[in-house]
Amino acid sequence: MSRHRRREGRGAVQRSLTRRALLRNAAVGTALLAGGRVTRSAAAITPVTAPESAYIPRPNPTQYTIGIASAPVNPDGAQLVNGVLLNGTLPGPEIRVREGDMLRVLVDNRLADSPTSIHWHGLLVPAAMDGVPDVSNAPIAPGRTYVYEYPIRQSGTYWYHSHYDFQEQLGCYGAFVIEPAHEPLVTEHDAVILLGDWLHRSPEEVYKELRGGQPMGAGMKMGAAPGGATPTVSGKAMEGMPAGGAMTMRGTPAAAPAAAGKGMGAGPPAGGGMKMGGGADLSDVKYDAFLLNGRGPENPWTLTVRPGERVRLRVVNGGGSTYFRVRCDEHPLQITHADGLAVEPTTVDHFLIGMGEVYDAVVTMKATGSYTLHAVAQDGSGQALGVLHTPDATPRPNRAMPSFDGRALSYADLRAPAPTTLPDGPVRTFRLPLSGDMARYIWMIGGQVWPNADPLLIRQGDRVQIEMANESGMWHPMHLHGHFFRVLQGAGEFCPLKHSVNVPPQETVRIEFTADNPGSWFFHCHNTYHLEAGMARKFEYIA
Ligand SMILES: [Cu+2]
Repeated sequence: MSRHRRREGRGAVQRSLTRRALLRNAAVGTALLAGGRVTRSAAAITPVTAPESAYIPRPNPTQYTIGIASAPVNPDGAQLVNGVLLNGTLPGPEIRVREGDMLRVLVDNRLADSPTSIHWHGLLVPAAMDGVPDVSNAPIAPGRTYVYEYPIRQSGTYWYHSHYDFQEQLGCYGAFVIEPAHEPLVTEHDAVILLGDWLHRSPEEVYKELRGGQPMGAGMKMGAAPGGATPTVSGKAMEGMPAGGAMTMRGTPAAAPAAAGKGMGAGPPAGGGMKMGGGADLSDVKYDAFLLNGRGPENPWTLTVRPGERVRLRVVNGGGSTYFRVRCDEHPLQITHADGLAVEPTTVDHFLIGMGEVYDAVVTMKATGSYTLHAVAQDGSGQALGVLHTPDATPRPNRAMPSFDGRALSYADLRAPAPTTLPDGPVRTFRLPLSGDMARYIWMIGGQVWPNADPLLIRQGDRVQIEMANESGMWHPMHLHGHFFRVLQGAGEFCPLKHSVNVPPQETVRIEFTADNPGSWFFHCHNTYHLEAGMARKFEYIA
């Protein structure tokens, strides 16, 4: 794959986004939180957590108040569906702040009968602000407000979403943009492109079908299930052992394409040896619509742009379980940022984006006319659309499926603008195969099923290396909370920093990060259904 790199716009981006800067800022963040107490015990596996978030009012923070409530919504114009919305909109309000701000968000749970919790995806927040129930925070009970407050010590495109049950799939997500102290990338237009997938039926129902009519067993949810519910042999599948007392061995026709019937440690699922389109299983879920900024393709989002003007598209995949291929008719895409952080600009014709991933892509309007931005579901089952058009042209969405010839973005094209090599530290290596048991619809990391999984223990200052061998037939967008990691894909000291990385079927991906943000941090597949079916682990800092 050829690489088109340009040298423009490096200075300030490079300066503000180096690993060193992140680390320096991390120290500031930690200092700001030092009001609480960290208790420490001699026991080797005592978790070190960030102090509890004692609420201390501070003057003039940037403040948002966000109410979460159930409401009927009809984004694709086909059917009213009950969503879980932020301030009544789909997507939720865009949070836009400046690097260096102190941000305060009051999240008000107005759901009648469900807790909630908000996660700030890609943000280097203190652990007590990370919003993962039972990992970093207690969930917010109905009728209660939680005050998230933290310093903004990075810049770029991010997003936020509920981390509770299937609320994200029901529309509980929004964009989060951080303007840097000094912006080297000046464009005439700046637009968030938030992608999503949409169901007319409840995701709980979909999940139940995936499990073959077997709802999430109480034994799995409650932890400490009887009868060998916790597989402890890392890297081994469970050899057909039921995962919990409540679970039974049942064939699952709904999951047929990759059905292996047995634990998958012994080999790939049927067809899993092939990549991309061969036998790979690109989707578990049949969606009713794909959304771009909360709109279906019948009534697409539009933007007016003059010829010659540049548009910075901040593309976020907020889908529950859809990979998208993104391209713009007749316009190349100049990728400037990956997961919020600057990369050496590289120009492609299209790119694949996994759930939780983010790319900033600059489009230069070439001439008068109407040009369609396509986000096509990887399995080809549909697309979300946006339209860029000049003032004299009527926006005319092109609903034909685009071809994906030309140059695709590859991780090998991503190069950080400055070295990202980690400081020296004790190396701690985790080999975590990604596997699934399609017959029972259970997904595993390192052979273990969340929440019946051992914490991955690390110490502050460790160089944590993770090798993920995907033994399954599906793609897994793996997301780490609270840290950026280097994706080790051949760029040497310029390996890019990301917070979410795709692991294609039957491939192995290696990442590494410095343990510099104490607490408990979720590490999981960002496919909502895989996560619900156990595909998560927790990194825990120990003394
Ligand atoms: Cu997955």
